[in-house]
Amino acid sequence: MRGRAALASASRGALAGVVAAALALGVAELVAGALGRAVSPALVVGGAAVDRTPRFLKEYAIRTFGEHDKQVLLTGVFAIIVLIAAAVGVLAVRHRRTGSALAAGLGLVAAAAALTRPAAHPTDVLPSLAAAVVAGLALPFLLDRLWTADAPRGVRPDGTRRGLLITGALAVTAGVTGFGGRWLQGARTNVEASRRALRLPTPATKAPALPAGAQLDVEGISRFYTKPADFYRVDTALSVPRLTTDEWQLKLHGMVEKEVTLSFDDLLARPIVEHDITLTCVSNEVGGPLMGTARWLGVELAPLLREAGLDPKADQLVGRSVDGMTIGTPVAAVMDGRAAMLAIAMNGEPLLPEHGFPVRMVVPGLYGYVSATKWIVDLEVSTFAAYDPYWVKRGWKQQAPIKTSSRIDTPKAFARVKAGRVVVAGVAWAQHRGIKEVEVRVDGGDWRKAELSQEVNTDLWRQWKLEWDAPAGSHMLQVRAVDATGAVQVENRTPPFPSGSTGWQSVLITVT
Ligand SMILES: Nc1nc2c(c(=O)[nH]1)N[C@H]1C(S)=C(S)[C@@H](COP(=O)(O)O)O[C@H]1N2
Ligand SMILES: [Mo]
Repeated sequence: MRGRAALASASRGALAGVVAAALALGVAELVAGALGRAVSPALVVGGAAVDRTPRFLKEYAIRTFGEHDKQVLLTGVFAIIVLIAAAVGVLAVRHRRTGSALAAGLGLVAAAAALTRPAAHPTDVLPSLAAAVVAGLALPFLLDRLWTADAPRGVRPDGTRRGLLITGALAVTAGVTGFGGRWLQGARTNVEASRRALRLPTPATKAPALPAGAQLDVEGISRFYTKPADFYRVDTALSVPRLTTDEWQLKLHGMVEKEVTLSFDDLLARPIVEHDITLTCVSNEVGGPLMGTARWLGVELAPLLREAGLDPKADQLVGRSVDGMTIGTPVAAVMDGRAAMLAIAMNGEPLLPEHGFPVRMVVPGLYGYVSATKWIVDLEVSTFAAYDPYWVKRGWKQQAPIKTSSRIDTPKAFARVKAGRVVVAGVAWAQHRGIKEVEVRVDGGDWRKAELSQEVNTDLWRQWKLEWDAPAGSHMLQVRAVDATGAVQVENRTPPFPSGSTGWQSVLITVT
């Protein structure tokens, strides 16, 4: 009997804890909605966790969950909140005051996390503070109404039913405030409407039409231009930063003669250019998917910097996004004539929110973490000695040109194909140097030259294919590229940290 009573009171405590937490988080979303900022407790705590995640775990997450890494992390944060809330609820059955203080204390921890976010605003603590107050009050309130087992004097025998009704009502309130707050955040900053309203300007300098020979006609090979919706996404933003073209401003400052602030209209008033560029992530493993090609529309960076009057001693350009992410790019690369730009569109449509709407940077030849700042709002001309951006603080190389590499798109690893004519094909890239040759070998035999697609420009990947008369059995295909400087893709396998993976991709297939 005692055991059952204990279990019943524990489960009521857990229920009260979880509902109090849900209500606290719901009210916090509403406050975040009123502020128009994505600073709910789960997001700021999750964001702080991302910044402190050890490298092996972050790499494991990208490898295992890919683009879903953020949902996985947020789900984890919510699962932990539910567990802690239930435990605090159980504790509060016997120790109301302590439970209540703990619940409020968790909200205070979130408020502290909000302040440590790089682009924090003092008011960002408000959602978490509201959560602290609601959790601290709701927990004892609910326990008093759910509590009947050792009913304190004065609680009516029908307390359980009434208590459950009240609990249910608060749970519904939690849902309504939570979703309402989310909706309000979206309505306050209507990125979709801003995107729809954006009429893309006609470029003064158009990119040449893609030559027919740039895209090989092979089933299973990457499309030359990656569809925006298929374009890989890598960033630290747990919720996609929301910024409309009206709100957007870029401040160019630091080691320049005169500071410049650009509105979106100022940006559109500059000569608009179009460039085809292949973007690559430093975290891409050999044979991995973290790269894509687009036709970018925007404004060139070099003239902008020249007009502002670059200090000749400056060697690093630090881009800052609206959520406080920092990315450092060599001034030399931006100024050497390559198509370094502030982009507003990819493949004929305004940037998707997750790819940096309304404005991002793109610099050919450099990995994204040292060049491709999304949601960029600030450009500081600086030096490498003076400032380490986000990833450099975490041990990644300060400067990281893209390594010569190649990938087999078809056949896929462990594919089963019919004996006879098999087309092996894929892509190779060495942005800003160019690809000279791609070679393929089977089962460690002689390297054979693959047929290359027509080169469009050196900032782009190139496709390749090789016809192979496949005999039955198990076979290993390997690929390697040679860049225009004559350097052969490095054979030695190394992981992405600290400046990009190396090694030849091997694909095992079965021919039947
Ligand atoms: N604001 C911001 N910009 C960012 C990042 C980020 O985390 N935050 N990640 C960079 C990295 S590592 C890469 S590879 C590219 C990826 O751009 P994409 O997601 O549009 O493909 O964005 C870069 N720009
Ligand atoms: Mo990246």
